[in-house]
Amino acid sequence: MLQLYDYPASANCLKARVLLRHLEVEWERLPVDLFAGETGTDEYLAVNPAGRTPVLLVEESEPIAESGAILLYLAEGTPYLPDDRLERARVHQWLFFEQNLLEPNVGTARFWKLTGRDRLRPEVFEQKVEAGRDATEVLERGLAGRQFLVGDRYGVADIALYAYTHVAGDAGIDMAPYRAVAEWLARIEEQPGFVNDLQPYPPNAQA
Ligand SMILES: N[C@@H](CCC(=O)N[C@@H](CS)C(=O)NCC(=O)O)C(=O)O
Repeated sequence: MLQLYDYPASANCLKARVLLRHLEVEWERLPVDLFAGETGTDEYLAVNPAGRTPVLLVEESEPIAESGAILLYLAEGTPYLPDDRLERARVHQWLFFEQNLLEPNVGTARFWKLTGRDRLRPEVFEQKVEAGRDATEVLERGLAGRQFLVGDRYGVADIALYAYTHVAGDAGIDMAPYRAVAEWLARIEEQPGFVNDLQPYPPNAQA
């Protein structure tokens, strides 16, 4: 059975949970407390040398780390990943963009803001909010005239970009100007079987 090392407040983990539920496969949740040192043990670092969640265990406990890699593995041969080479390249384009520009800025700014870390490095925090706003604008432009990010069909690119975009307001980004983004987020939430179970950060995550 598939197993997922999972932190409930992680939107990176949410991506994997969303797709696992769409696929209606059996999977087991292996909870990890990021703030109790559980990702720094020798045992966990053997599973993911980067010491992060999510990690999916497949085929007799082979680990796959990185949310984008997990989505691509799970979606292979399903309607959530196109076969066409060009469309697949566009899926990769959005997954790389998410990891390069959106998650490190929106995700980190939100985490800092919700856990009091914004006060520790206010200038860096503001830079991340600004860069997060820029990334959201890219997404708004990318969605112009489109229902979904690739091929006008819901898939892993949408799941990956949904994760931190739908909570970008928590970081202090005003989402009101981004109408295409708002409509796209609503469209994703209407997909059959879509479940958003992102949890708040627990008290031990506070700075
Ligand atoms: N690029 C990775 C990022 C994973 C990541 O940063 N996970 C966070 C939770 S959202 C984590 O495990 N943080 C623990 C740490 O940095 O020590 C992915 O997309 O899976």
